Amino acid sequence: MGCIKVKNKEIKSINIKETDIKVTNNNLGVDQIFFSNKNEQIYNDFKSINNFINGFNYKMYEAEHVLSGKKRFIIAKDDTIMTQKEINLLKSISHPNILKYIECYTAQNKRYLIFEHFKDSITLFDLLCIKGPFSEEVSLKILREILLILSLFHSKKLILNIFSIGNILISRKDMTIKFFNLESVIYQNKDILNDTFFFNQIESLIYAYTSHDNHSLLGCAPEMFSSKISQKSDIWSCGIILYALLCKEFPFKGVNESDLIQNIKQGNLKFLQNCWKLVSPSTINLIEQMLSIKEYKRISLEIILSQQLVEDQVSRTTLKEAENFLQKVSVFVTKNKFQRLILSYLTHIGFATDKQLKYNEVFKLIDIDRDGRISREDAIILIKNCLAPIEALIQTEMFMNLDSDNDGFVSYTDFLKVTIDKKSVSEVEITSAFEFYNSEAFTEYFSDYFASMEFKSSNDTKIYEKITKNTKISFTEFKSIMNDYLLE
Ligand SMILES: [Ca+2]
Ligand SMILES: [Ca+2]
Repeated sequence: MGCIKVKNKEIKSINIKETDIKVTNNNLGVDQIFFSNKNEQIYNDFKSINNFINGFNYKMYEAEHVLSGKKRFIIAKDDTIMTQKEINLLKSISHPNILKYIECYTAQNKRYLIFEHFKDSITLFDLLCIKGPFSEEVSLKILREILLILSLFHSKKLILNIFSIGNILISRKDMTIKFFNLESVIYQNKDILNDTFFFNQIESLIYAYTSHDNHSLLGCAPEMFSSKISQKSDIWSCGIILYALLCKEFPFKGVNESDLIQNIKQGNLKFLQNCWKLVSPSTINLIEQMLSIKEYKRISLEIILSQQLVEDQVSRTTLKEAENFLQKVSVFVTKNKFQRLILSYLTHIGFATDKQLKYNEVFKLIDIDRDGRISREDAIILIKNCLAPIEALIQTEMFMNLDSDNDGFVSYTDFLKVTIDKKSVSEVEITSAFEFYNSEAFTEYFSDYFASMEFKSSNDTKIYEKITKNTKISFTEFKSIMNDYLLE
């Protein structure tokens, strides 16, 4: 019994079904073009490359992007179907709490995934080792952010599957978090139970636990060792994380991997350490409900989120910012497709300036059902509070115009485009956008796109004619078109 089932299985080759790869809907928005894949040496485009994290199946570096002067994270992985699957997922998902994916380089059987940089961050595991255990307030705050990510994934019928505090970055400044390394995310479908891919993951985790001192196995739910997995398995992992944050120890341990798996399956939960004396009974009760061995008894995500673990801090400033934001929306939607496209590009490469980040709270405020994307229903609740009924209706329609891939939701990326203003864009970024405008990808992809453009002013008509006739506009013209928008 000590030895788990998967150990006896003959797993020789990875056999991934089409469904694993197509984790997203096919209705790709215009933004997809930005996620380029380059076949060049990464050293040409990046400098000061420093090792940041040595993961079990990846290496993470900190580097400077030569062209834009921006810092980036680079994650190097083997060029496998799993890595391709992760890239597809990253392209389709955007959230304030997920490290933003930018582009990819392929060289010598390796993939180098380029991400936004996350200032002053460290893995949650490392921070726990240095500063843990955390107070109840801080732990619940971190848990809440993790649950918001779960909510986004679960609403897309995805299971985070294997995740640990080693795959979460946390800011030392304000304790916000960002997930990375989403290789193990799987699509919840009927076939999941017989998925070789899933068994392979567990198998490699067991290997990693003993040979690489990797902690991911500690977060696996008991049913995962009996060939089962569901969204409730993610709740278990969250329970393990909450326990660890509060007491700097994992609830289930073992002298070796089979002992550990046995202990997880028995689920004998204890709160003996002194630190638990400082934790409220309701939080201990929550951990017990999250770490219930039987899946059907385990508390659901909806119930945890409805319990208001941490008071929703809707400050006056946030409301004021929300009103500000709605004004920006009405300006944004009157701009022509060309300007909007360039703004989308700028969002893509210059993600997360401090000025933009203050709007993260506004995003969370509008996303009432907390699934990480804004639906018409979400938007209308906030807008109704800010405006008179008829105006609110118009403004809601305007707001939904931000949905670039027409899937009925305004994503975090769509949201951020609106927040760019002149002060957050540098000369270097405008230059880099101009280079993008002059690239082959732009010409190839956007000629049809611009054919459907409607122009209002005579200035716009001139650009339209130039672009559709493939006559390039000059940098000065380009700059004046963008300045025109950015001034407002
Ligand atoms: Ca929502
Ligand atoms: Ca959308």
